Amino acid sequence: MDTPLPGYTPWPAADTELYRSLGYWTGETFDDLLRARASTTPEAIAVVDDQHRWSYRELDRRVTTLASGLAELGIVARDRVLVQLPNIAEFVEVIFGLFRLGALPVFCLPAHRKAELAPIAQASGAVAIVTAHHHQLFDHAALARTVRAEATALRHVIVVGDRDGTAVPEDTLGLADLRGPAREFERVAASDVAFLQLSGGSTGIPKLIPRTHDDYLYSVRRSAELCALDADTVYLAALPVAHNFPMSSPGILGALYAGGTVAMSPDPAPSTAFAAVERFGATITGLVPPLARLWAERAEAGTPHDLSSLRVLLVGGARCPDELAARLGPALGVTLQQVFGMAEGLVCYTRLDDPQEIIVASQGRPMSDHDQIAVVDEAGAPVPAGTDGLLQTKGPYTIRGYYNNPEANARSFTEDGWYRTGDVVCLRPDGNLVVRGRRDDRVNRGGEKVSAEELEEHLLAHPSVRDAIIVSVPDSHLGERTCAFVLAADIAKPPTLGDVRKFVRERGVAAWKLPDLLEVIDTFPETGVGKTSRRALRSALAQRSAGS
Ligand code: OOB
Repeated sequence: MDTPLPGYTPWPAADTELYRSLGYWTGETFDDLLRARASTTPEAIAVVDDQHRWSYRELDRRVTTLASGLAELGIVARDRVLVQLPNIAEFVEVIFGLFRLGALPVFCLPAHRKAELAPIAQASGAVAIVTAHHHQLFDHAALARTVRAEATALRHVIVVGDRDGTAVPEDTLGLADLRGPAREFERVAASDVAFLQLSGGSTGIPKLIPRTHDDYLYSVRRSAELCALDADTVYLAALPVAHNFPMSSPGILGALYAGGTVAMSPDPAPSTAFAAVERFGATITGLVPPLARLWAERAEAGTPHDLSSLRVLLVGGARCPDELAARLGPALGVTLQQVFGMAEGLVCYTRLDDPQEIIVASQGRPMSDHDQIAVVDEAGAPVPAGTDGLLQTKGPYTIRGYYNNPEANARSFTEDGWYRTGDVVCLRPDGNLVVRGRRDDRVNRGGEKVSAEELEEHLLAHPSVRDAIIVSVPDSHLGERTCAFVLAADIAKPPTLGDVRKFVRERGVAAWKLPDLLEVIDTFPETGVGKTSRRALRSALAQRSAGS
């Protein structure tokens, strides 16, 4: 199709020209990629998990069958489809099935519940949802049916059946049953949006991130190069695979790009993932810092599992303390690569051959020569070299706008197209960045982001809560945790942490967003500058909790 997807902000024509002429945007689509691998190395193993071991030929065959089945349901190019799947081989089958059809996966996390999925379904206009039947004792098929009842356009609930063969619920469709007459699919343009990713922490209308084949494949290709992937790579997906980090930094897509293998670990805890490393011969994986610490502790204590296949460990999603970074290589017998990235685009890596000091004490540098970064003050003016400031960026794989969300775009992008990351960083003279924290009210709970505003809205609905402010408090395990400062509606009957957690959970909110701590106080502190903005209150409370 020649016209861009409505609601998508393309790069300006001059940039498009530049990125094409540089060979960054190649015109290849994700479907082209799979077809190419299936034709050049059909026997190589593309995906493995506890139950499946699919060659590129087998994956390609399944993708055609699935795409035909989806087409049979009336799903067409550019339709949006929510994908909420755990780390199983079918994840790869489903997203490439959608790519073949030209339909857009919308990447949801298994931890999402109704409070997240219903607004995502509505904002994306999704026509279908693909989900697991049960996962970790939770009935995802039931959740998907509740979401369908609320989302105007959502017609189909497609369920990956349980591994014990239990029948899928009546008014849903089993993934394995989807097939249709073989057909030719019209090739989509590489400049088209390939999928929608989610931004961490949003209120109201979710911030959906449109990524094109051209821009995302460039980031995958460059990541694969910088992480030295090749056909012998076995990438272990330990973090939830729908997240941008295990998806593309270099992630499962990097492994497929390199003609290697994607190995799925059902969860990232050492007890499960070490067995998966051994069984699949994983060579590389990615972890958030708290998990990396658990892996190091377990390995140092001695593990019966053979981890010797593992050569590279990427750590990112939240700040990796220098002390931990120094420990990971020796503990796990790997080269550490720090990665500082965001679903909106920019990804920075330390390089495999960097001196140890850079690997340990920085979050790396942008992966593209054409990533532009600026470190600015509140007014947008550059800060003096070597001082902390706010990071802004633009470049060949950083979006120019969220999907269909002018209000968020006005806040998050400058008029000339720079993305305001919200991260406070220091740019070192050697070009590497050190991440100091964030300016806004997002708590980074070991890589899982919590919007203070979003959680406050849930707390305010509690009958015993008159007002609530969420701040982050330092935590030795997660980096940060959420603390709710609350004014009680009736001081004689203050709410407890248990009450509010239960209340928020019952509103259908993902478990990682429940407050970790609760402090009932009489009044919010004076901010001293005559300002009563929530931001000022948050920083006053954060200072208070840091001092206590
Ligand atoms: C990754 O993506 P998102 O979209 O979930 O979160 C992005 C935010 C960044 O703006 C920053 O605040 C934080 O997560 N972050 C880090 C970090 N990596 C991400 N903060 C400190 N140090 C790091 N190394 O989290 C993501 C996407 C692609 C690759 C890696 C992470």
